[in-house]
Amino acid sequence: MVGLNFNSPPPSIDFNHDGKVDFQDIIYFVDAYINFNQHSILDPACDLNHDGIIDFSDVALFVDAYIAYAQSFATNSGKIILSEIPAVKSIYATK
Ligand SMILES: [Ca+2]
Ligand SMILES: [Ca+2]
Repeated sequence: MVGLNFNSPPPSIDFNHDGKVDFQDIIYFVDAYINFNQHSILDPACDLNHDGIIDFSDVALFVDAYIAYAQSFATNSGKIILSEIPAVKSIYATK
């Protein structure tokens, strides 16, 4: 299992460097995961624990980082307003 270290910031998952984490970054990560597991092509940006492979440990880190990012949109009461999270906003926008 992946150990959570709350003292270190979550790994950067803004893979396309546009200043936000949204559906584009999720697609980027999934592409990298598939490329590695089917074609052995390693995208170091997506090897979040720097062990030379992209596997479920990196998926877990990605999800952790995404949740940490989502929580940065939480209100003062700790509630997360889903529609304010960019990834969710972009899904609404395509409808
Ligand atoms: Ca991004
Ligand atoms: Ca890895």
